[in-house]
Amino acid sequence: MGASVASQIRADGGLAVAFFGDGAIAQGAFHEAVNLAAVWQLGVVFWCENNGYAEFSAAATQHAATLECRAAGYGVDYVAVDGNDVIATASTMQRVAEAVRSGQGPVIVEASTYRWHGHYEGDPQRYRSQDEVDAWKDRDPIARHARQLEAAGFSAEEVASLEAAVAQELDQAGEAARLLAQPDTTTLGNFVTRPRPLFPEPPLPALDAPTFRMMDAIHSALEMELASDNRVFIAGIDVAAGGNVFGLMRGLHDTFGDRVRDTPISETAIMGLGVGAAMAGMRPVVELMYLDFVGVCFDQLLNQAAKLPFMTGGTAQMSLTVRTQFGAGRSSGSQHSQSLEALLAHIPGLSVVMPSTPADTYGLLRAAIQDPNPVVFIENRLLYGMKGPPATF
Ligand SMILES: Cc1ncc(C[n+]2csc(CCOP(=O)(O)OP(=O)(O)O)c2C)c(N)n1
Ligand SMILES: [Mg+2]
Repeated sequence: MGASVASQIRADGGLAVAFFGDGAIAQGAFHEAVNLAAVWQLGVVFWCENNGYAEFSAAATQHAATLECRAAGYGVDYVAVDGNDVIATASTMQRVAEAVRSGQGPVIVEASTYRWHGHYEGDPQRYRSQDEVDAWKDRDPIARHARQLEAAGFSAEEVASLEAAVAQELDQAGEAARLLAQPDTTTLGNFVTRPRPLFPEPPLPALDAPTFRMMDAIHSALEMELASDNRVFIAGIDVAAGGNVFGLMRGLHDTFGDRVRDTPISETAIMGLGVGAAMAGMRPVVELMYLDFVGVCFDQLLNQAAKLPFMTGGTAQMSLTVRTQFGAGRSSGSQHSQSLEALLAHIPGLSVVMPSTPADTYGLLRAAIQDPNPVVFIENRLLYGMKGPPATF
């Protein structure tokens, strides 16, 4: 979904496709992503491979409403296809991709299929009968496609030699993988963090330099990065028209338009769009209104932003900045006053920054946005009015 945000901002006509199983439909992240895609009319296809089971549980026991009903609930178009029919599946994707590319907004596709194997190697599969598995084997998409090819005029020999060539390619790839040495333990830290650009320490400002407030430092740093790099954009709750709940971003939406965007109250989608857009090469600056709300989107930080560069062997870009604030007092309750930075600082792959002066805030926020790593930038709201000399960075 985040990749389609990147495409929408770049206006490059790109299409994003999210593949997921029937089990994922019960996840909050699915609902937040579909809702945001509908609100922003993103160019994304949500492609559900419904194979009837989520691990051991039959789909029929997991969902009170069909995916079609759920799509209607979000105002999103829904298309069903026989996922065991190769030609129907390909032509559905072609048709849907054209429609989405033409700007009609997101579509949910449900491809019905089956998995013959268990959920994992050695799964005893007590949750279904052999008769059921055998019945589905008659609908094997490869055998069906072979019949379709023969009906279209290909000879049985041509189809058999195609199947043999594919089988050989797969066997060779499997064998090549088996022959590879175990990874060296010294590579364990590779791609956990990327080298970051070094900025020379700026000279100390003159004693009589004019002072500015911490909140002005944040505004100026965001403004400078938005102006100097069109990969930078801002998303969060009430950051655009409202200019952020503390007024830190007033005027940025007027200057930068769609690159400063209001989201629904949907922190998993906010972090998720940041992760996806960063993977697509953007430099998102997403706002978590209060650090306390990290609980509702922790997976996106812990398992996605922090892990994907490592998990993809350095392929996934992750120049993501998460801005948030903390502090106690001023009538804030205990769900709006916590210092949770230590939780985040224990996660390999995340960088956590807490500036304490206006000059540090300006320099570190600009450096965070330019950093190729995911950075959580935590401001102390009790210091927003603090005055100090400017930085020269
Ligand atoms: C957040 C989370 N909860 C639970 C699991 C364990 N788990 C892995 S796959 C899976 C089933 C997912 O269902 P589906 O997407 O339909 O995949 P299928 O079983 O068909 O392969 C579960 C429960 C997980 N990986 N992540
Ligand atoms: Mg499934």
